[in-house]
Amino acid sequence: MELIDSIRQAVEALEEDRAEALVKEANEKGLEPLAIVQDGIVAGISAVGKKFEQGQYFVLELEQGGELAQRLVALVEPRLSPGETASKGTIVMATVKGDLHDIGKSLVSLMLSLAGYDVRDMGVDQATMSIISEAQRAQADIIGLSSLMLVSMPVQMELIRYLNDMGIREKFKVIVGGGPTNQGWADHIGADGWAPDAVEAVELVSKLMAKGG
Ligand code: B1M
Repeated sequence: MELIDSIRQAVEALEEDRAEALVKEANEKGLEPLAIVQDGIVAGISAVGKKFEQGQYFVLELEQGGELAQRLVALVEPRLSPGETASKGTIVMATVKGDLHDIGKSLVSLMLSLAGYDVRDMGVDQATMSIISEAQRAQADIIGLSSLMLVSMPVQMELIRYLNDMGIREKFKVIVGGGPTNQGWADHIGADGWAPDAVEAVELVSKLMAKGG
């Protein structure tokens, strides 16, 4: 676990070469890949966010941290074991309009793919109607919306309102997540579920699919 903590510290300190070397070492030593991601990389980037909040880091460092985290996750990705090959359901995932935060949403998409779902990850800054059109086109079971900022959260609510207005709300389950969201918010906007992280997102999707998609 010392190695994983060193990864967290190297990411927090934005020591790119050291962080990469440590992740490679953790891979070589066969450490649990999910622990490397969650307790090392994700914990490190969360600490970068804290430093930004406290005025110790600026946007440049935020960007550097984001890019570093993505590179590090990519190093671990091949070791996360793939789930069943037959698709258990289709999920359209996106970070909502106005929000450029990609890492958490991509991690959720990755974990869902590994769990055997067909995930259509639309990327970031996606307009509400584009997401709905993609869900219709893909005949998705679930729409997953990520939002990392207070100012972009209302777009999650907007999408559910659009589905209601279009008379197609019952066609899709909608799940939401991202830093400032919580179960209360999900209930408030009429979402079908909320998850705090990628692992619980997989559990949530599995429960919703068991209920009938
Ligand atoms: Co920005 N940023 N950022 N940022 N950034 C935050 C989110 C912030 C909390 C930092 C802070 O102040 N402490 C703050 C938001 C404040 C708020 O509104 N509450 C913030 C800000 C203010 C900004 C800018 C406005 C800064 C500026 O320019 N002045 C700007 C906005 C740009 C925009 O979006 N329009 C901005 C920009 C950026 C970068 C582009 C530089 C970069 C992103 C790079 C990238 O994604 N490619 C960045 C980063 C890296 C962060 C922090 C440091 C890290 C985010 C992250 O990747 N975390 C972040 C601070 C923090 O989160 N502590 C911060 C790791 C990731 C694995 O976790 O994304 O939470 P997370 O995802 C988790 C869960 O939330 C959950 O599972 C994931 C995996 O476990 N989850 C879901 C996420 N989506 C889900 C969906 C689900 C279920 C679960 O179902 C559908």
